[in-house]
This record gives sequence, C-alpha cells and structure tokens, in this order.
Amino acid sequence: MPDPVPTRAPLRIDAADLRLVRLPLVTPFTISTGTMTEKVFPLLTLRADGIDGYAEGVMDPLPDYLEETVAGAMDLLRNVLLPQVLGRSFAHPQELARALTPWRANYMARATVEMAFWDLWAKSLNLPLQTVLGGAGDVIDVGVSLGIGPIPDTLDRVARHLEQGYKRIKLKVKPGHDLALLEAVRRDFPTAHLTVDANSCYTLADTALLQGMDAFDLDYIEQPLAWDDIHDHATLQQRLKTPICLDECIRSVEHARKALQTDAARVINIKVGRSGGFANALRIHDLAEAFSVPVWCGGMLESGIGRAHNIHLSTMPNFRKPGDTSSASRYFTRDIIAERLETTDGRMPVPKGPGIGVSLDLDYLKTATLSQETLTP
Ligand code: OSB
Ligand code: MG
Repeated sequence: MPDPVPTRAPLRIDAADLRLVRLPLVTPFTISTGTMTEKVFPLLTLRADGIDGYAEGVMDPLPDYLEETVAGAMDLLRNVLLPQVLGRSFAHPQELARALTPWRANYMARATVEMAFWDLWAKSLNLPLQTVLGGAGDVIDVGVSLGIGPIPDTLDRVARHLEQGYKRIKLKVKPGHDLALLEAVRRDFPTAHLTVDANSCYTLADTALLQGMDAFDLDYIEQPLAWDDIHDHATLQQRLKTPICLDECIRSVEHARKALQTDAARVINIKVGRSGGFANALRIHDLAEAFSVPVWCGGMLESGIGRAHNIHLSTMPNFRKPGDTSSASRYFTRDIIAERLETTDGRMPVPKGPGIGVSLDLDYLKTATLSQETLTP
C-alpha cells in the first residue's frame, strides 16, 4: 500500500487568470481530420493562499477531434465554471470535481478547472502531483505520434525517432494512406514497436481493410471508427486479431465501463484533459486495471503545462505502455515554461517540484498570449 496522502484545511479559490495562448508548431501536424500549424489553448491559473495552480485546456479551435471548441470552452470557463468555484473552499480536488458533475459533457473545459486545482492542492501540501495522485517513479516511457506525410519522409522520421530511443512509434493513418505505409515501415523496421491511429476515419464497411492491418504486428489500432461509437468498435474487435485502443470514445468513466464490458477496447488511451480531469482519469485507470486492460497516456500537442500534468498521471501503475508525452522541442521552438521537458532514450523525467513541478516563463508567455482576464468572486 502507498503511504496515505496528507490532508489539509479546505482551500478557498481567491482568483483565476484565464489566458488564451497561441504557440506556433515546429512542423505542421496532420491527422485524418486535418492539419494543425499552431496550438491555441486556454491557460488557466487558479490562486489560493498565495499559491498558483495551472492547467491548459486540450480542446481544438474547431470541433474536429471531439465536439468541444476553444471559443466554447473560453465562454463556459468565463461565465459558468469559474464563477461556480471562485470564492468557494474545497477540502479536496475530488470535491471540486464533484461540484462540476451536474454539467453535461464539456469534459475538456471541466478538466481545465479540475486539473489546475490538483496542481494547487499538491503545491499547498508541498508534494509532487504524482504523490497526491498515487503514482511513483522518476521517469516514464514514451513513444512518438507521427503525423501523416509522404511515405519516404515518414520512413526517415521513424528511423530518427527510433535512434533517439523512443519506445513506440504511432503512425497516423487515413483512407489511402494506410496499408502501403504499414508495408513500407514494417519492411524497414521489422521489430519496431508500432501502432496506428485513425482518429475515427473508418467505418465497419472498411472491415476488410482493417483486417489487412493484422499482418503488421501492431500493438494496437487506435480509434478506427466513429468518435462516439463504442458499439461498432465492439463489433469490429470480434473481427480483428489486433487489439483496439480507444481514444475519442473514452470521455467519461461510463464510456470506459461500456467499452470494457463489451470488449470494445483491449487498450485505453487516457487523456486527462479529455476525461473531465484527474478524478475521472484515475477511475478509468482503475476500472481498466480491473478488466486487465492496460492504459497509456495520450497527448494533445500540449505546452509544458499540460505535458507536465500528463507526465505525473503516467506514473500510475496501470500505465503499462509508452505514452505520447515526447520532448517539448518536437512541438515548439520555445515553451511557455521555464523548465525543459526533454526525453533521453525514450524516457521523460518526472518534474519533481511541488505540484506539476514546472513554472511559467512569464516573458515568453506574454508574447504568446492573445488575451488575458482576471476573475474574482
Ligand atoms: O489522437 O492522439 C490523438 C494530437 C492531436 C489530436 C489528437 C491526437 C493527437 C496525437 C498527438 O496523436 C499526441 C501528442 O504528440 O501530443
Ligand atoms: Mg488518438
């Protein structure tokens, strides 16, 4: 049993800073739904007792990964979620998470508030976030997610990342860019730990094509079918040898339960920022473990703030596969945090200060900030 985590007096949320931040990406990132050239996200600071807790929202500007949007989340944060917690005291982050449960969906917006409070909470106890969550360890294993591009170029990128020691290569696929890509990559890298991610671009009508992927010794196929269709994934899994990993479909504990009970997911990608926050992510983690289903930590091209949250979560025991939290320098020429989150041999060190263990680079953040507002009770 892990040591019991200390408690403390309830923390009153005194103020919130809500920023909209834009960071250019080092290289465009293409998935089946489109191409991203920049990362635009809400950055939230919650303040209590003179301590700041941080989190970023993982929603995209357009509802093309899931249904939430940056503009919608900014509005909800400003007008509903933050007014609901400002001036209130919470005895534990789980209590704040419960206060947000009456709202339907909007998991990413709710996670932004919840995750900032976990950071604040852990800092107030002077403990790393991982300790408060129940995780342990100094490093996590990570792989990379490689966007869609010409096959020769992808082969170069696979080689480069394997040389850097990344523990798993995830290839983004879409119709017309799937089996030929896998043939080429498998030919050149016969023993590489390979997976694919379709971001919901196939249907059951593509079953034969997806069965063709069974020949390439993939660890799993991530989210082949519709973003909200657990049922069809269960049907597909009956027809595939390769395990299905769900990403988009798992936004709540109930989604995870249904997927696990119907054998629609033999692996789960947990993204804390997509799942309403750590309270839900931890429950999904435990539920998957009860079904002997391994989980791993996905990413949404986060800045160092979201990346640090992901790293701490990844130290929980059922994170048995390499995650997507690779070096920040793969995404950004300069990050909005002072620390450098970089891997060595496919391992990312856990930032060990209190809370998420990283701090804002306020000078650079200023140049990357599109808007900023302070909210008080
Ligand atoms: O499906 O996991 C995904 C990025 C943006 C939107 C969805 C996804 C991704 C990634 C990249 O795969 C993960 C990362 O490197 O942060
Ligand atoms: Mg995915």
